[in-house]
This record gives sequence, structure tokens and C-alpha cells, in this order.
Amino acid sequence: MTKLVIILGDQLNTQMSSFEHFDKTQDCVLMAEVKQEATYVKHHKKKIAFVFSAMRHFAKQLKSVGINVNYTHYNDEENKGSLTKQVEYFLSSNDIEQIIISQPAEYRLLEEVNAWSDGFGIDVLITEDNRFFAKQSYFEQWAKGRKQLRMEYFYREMRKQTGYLMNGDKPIDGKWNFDADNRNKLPKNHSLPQPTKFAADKITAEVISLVQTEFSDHFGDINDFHYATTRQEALVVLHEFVQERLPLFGTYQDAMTQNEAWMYHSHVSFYLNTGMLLPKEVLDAAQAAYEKGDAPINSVEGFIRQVLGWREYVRGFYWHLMPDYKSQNFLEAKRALPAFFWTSDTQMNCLSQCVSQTKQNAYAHHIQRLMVLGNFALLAGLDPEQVNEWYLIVYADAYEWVELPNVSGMVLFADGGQLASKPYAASGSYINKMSDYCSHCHYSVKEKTGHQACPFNYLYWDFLIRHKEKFKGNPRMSMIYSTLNKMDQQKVAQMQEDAHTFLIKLEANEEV
Ligand code: FAD
Ligand code: DLZ
Ligand code: SF4
Repeated sequence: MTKLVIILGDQLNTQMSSFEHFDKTQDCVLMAEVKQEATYVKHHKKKIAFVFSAMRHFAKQLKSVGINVNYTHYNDEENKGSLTKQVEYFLSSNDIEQIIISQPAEYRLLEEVNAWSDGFGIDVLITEDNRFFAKQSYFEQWAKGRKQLRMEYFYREMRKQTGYLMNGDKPIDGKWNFDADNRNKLPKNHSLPQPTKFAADKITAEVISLVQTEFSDHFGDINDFHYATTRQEALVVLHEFVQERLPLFGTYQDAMTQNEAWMYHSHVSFYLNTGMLLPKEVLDAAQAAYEKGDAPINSVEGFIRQVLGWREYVRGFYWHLMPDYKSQNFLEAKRALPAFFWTSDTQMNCLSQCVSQTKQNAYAHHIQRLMVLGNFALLAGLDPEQVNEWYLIVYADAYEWVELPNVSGMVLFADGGQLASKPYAASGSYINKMSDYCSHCHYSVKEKTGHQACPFNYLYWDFLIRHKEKFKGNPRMSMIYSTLNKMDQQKVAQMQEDAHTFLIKLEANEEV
């Protein structure tokens, strides 16, 4: 029986479950660069270049071991524009008895694939997406009967299941979480390690030129493309992270500094989310560094929590709550996304820094995404649909399964607290505590009202006042509301007025 294995652009690993019964003497792989996937949102230029180049390199690797790969390039004449049409076209001239595909990672694509069996009149086998530790059935079992689905408890279960940083059934060093040690600002004149960079080879150079021609109206800069595009290169990124950045990853995990995008982060999300690296090898490398004494517990636990905790949790959470999750808007936020999210033209230095780095690199680290860009979107009441679309477009690691829970749940509280127990809202003083952005800013972080005051300051209090009814029953918010009650009411009224003026300027697209 001849089988056709479909490999999507984020399934670039021979360990994918769809390969499990692959017989290279008779079966075939289909991969396609299609307009539908490249434009369902107008992805950042670097994201498209990365995915297409990594797909081409993976196809080359499969061919080199004698696998029959039917690969459609973006500009091939027989490119049909969508995965469904491409598969249909292939079936019209090939005798295939079964299609096998690992479960697509996004709901919209799974819906499309679910229609293939009836549409093509052929057996379609959808296998488990095995780029994660936890099967979806495991998450469902964990979620069953729980009132709240909190990451911390899921993470502890995952530690017990996998044995990472465990001493029997107890966490190594006696604590599950070393977050309190991971909140340092970068010292002045601290010299940062550089990210791993690769020069573009012939395949990547061709893809870059394709992107320049075909996607010139998409957001983002294509110059200085330096991502890994093969598994071997991705393994080098991982190795250099463990050697050079993991030891201080924890300490400076939340830090931000002027003109530095990459910091002590791992930069492996691109490769994990395309299957080029698997989470087990990433965590094994981190744990080995701990065991050899090369990296301290706060860094290794912090890193393992991101991958084994957050990454696994948001993926389970997404499939548990889709499709309804996507349309939620608990805070009834309606304001349009300001133009500076695309241009970086704002006098708020923290936002200008984060947007311009995003434009350049298709990357920003977690605290930039959460506490600068996300925090602003939350405080300014930006429309969740537009904010979600922006995050899906601008980051090269963005796929809906991971982007949506982070944006609608963690950042915007659009799900009313299904993911987070309280909104991650903060005034300018948080940004000042974790960065040196404020010392380069037009605004003054110390001032709460008036022309020079940091907009995050009055927007923060205005946000709390606007949503008082919705938050007043939340025990984690009671301290902040009692502070608000004790504040000078004239000052509070002034902050509300400043927030109002600011939001009107924002809507009118005036410079802020
Ligand atoms: P590191 O800081 O080195 O962390 C290690 C790994 O942990 C990451 O590679 C990632 O796989 C995982 N991880 C860390 N935090 C999270 C998280 N909150 N959710 C899921 N996995 C996590 N991550 C994406 O992979 N794709 C996205 O589209 C995405 N969108 C985000 C949107 C918002 C609003 C926020 C707040 C976070 C988002 N994240 C997303 C999570 C996180 O910001 C990125 O995973 C991280 O910045 C990637 O860089 P890194 O590989 O250097 O991560
Ligand atoms: C992100 C992406 C892009 C830009 N292009 C393609 C493509 O042309 N062909 C393809 O198979 N996959 C692509 N991808 C990744 C898919 O969008 C991804 O598989 C789905 O979003 C499911 O996560
Ligand atoms: Fe951002 Fe306010 Fe600091 Fe300026 S002063 S960088 S707007 S937090």
C-alpha cells in the first residue's frame, strides 16, 4: 500500500509520528510552500524566510537518505496555493491509498485536514503531534474537574512525570520554583554574550530574494537574516545557549536594556515550534549542565519551567478551550491598534525599543512581549482580535496554539481569568525596575500626572478604575484597590483626565 505523508512547515523532524510506519521503498512525502499558509496573516518577512528555508533544507535532508519527496516551491507553475489543493493535485496523478499527517498545530488547519477524507474519498490518518512531552489526553485528564487551570500545578505534575530536577517525588533543592531569584536588573556596563548567527547559504539566499519580491508589503526587515535553518545549526544554537547564556539566564530572565534584543535567552522557540529541536533534547541539555555544576538551579529550573511548564501548558490549554476561546473579550476592549505598533514611532522609549527590535529580528523576549507591549495593549484597552493578529504576524515563533493563550489569556485577560489569576498590569515603575529604558525616554517615569508623566503611570490607575466592577471580587486585587481608595482623590481625578487625553490622542493617531 502506498502512503503519502504530509509534512507541514512546523513539522520538520524525522521523529514526527507521521513517519512511524513510513516505508521509503514505496511511500512518499509531500511538502508545499503555499500562499494560504504564508498569507493567512501577513507574517513578518523573516518568519516566512525562516520557514521556507528550513522546509527546503529538511526536504534536502530527506532526499539525501533516499526518501521520495514531492516538494512544491512557492513559484512553481503547479503550485495550487493551498495545502488542500496541493494534495488534491498530487492525488489526481498518483495512486495513493492512505494519507498520513501529524496533527496540525492550529485549529483552523486541523478543520481543513478533517475534511480531506470525505473530500478526497481516501483514508486519512491523523497521528499525535509528538513535538510535546504531554499528550493532549494527558492534559484533558489533568484538567478534568478542576475549577482553575493554573500552570504552576500542571508544571509540578510534569516534573513528577518526567523526573526533571526531581529527587524521588520531591523537587531538587526543596523548591518547585526559584522565580524570586530571577528578577535582577542588568548591572551598568555589563557585557552581554552575542546570539549564535549563521551566514545565509545558497538555499537561504534564494528564499530571501523570493521574500523580497513576493512579500514586500509584509511587516519586518529581511536584512541580517541569521537564524539556523537546519537541525544541525539549531543544535549549535542550543549548545551555545547552554555554554554561554544558561548560567545567567535565570538571574537576568526579566531584565531589559537599551538596544539589546537577545540577552541571556535561549532563542530556541523558533526551532522548537518548527520541530527542528524536540523539547526533550533541550531539557536534557539544561539538566546535564546543572548536574555538571555548569549552571545554577535558579537558571536551570527557570528554563525548565518555561519549556516543560509554560510551553506544554499553553498547548494543552489551547486545544482544551478552542474554538470558543478565540472570541472572548472579557474586558470589552475595543480600541484599534495604534500605528506605532508597526512603525515604532512613539516617544515612549520602551515601546519604541520593543517594536523596532521586533521589526528587525522577528523576536522579542518574554518580558518585552508581556510587560511592555502587552502591558500597554492591556492598559490602553486594545481590541483582542487586532492584538492577537499583531502577535501572530510579528514573531517568527508565532503559531496560534502558543500565541493565543499568551495574548488573550496572559496579556489581555480577555478570557476573564481562565489562564491568569489576575491581569499582568503594571505602571512605569515596573519597567524602570527591570530596564534602563526610562533614562532614555522623553517621559518621566517618576511623574504621575501632567505632560511629562510616563503614560504607563496614569493609564495603570485609569485601567483599575475602569474595570473596578470586574476586579473587585478578585482577592489578588484587593491590596491594589485598597491603595487606590487611600489615594488623594484629586490626584486620581487628574490621572483619569490625563489618561483620557492620552487615549484620545492615540485614537487620533497623534504622536504620543
Ligand atoms: P526563553 O526565554 O529562552 O524560554 C525558553 C523557552 O520556553 C522558549 O523557547 C519557549 O519555547 C518556552 N516558553 C517560555 N515562555 C513561554 C510561554 N509563555 N508560552 C509558551 N512557551 C514559553 N512563545 C512562542 O513560542 N510563540 C509565540 O507566538 C509566543 N507569543 C507570546 C506572546 C506574548 C504576549 C507573550 C507574553 C509571550 C509569548 N510567547 C510566545 C512566549 C515567550 O515570550 C517566547 O516563547 C520566548 O520569548 C521565546 O524566546 P526564547 O526562545 O529566547 O525563550
Ligand atoms: C508558517 C508557515 C508558513 C509561513 N508557510 C508554510 C507553508 O508554505 N507550508 C506549510 O506547510 N507550512 C507553512 N507554515 C507553517 C504552517 O502555517 C503550520 O503548519 C500551521 O500553522 C499549523 O501550525
Ligand atoms: Fe516607558 Fe514610561 Fe519608562 Fe518612558 S518613562 S520608557 S514610557 S516606562
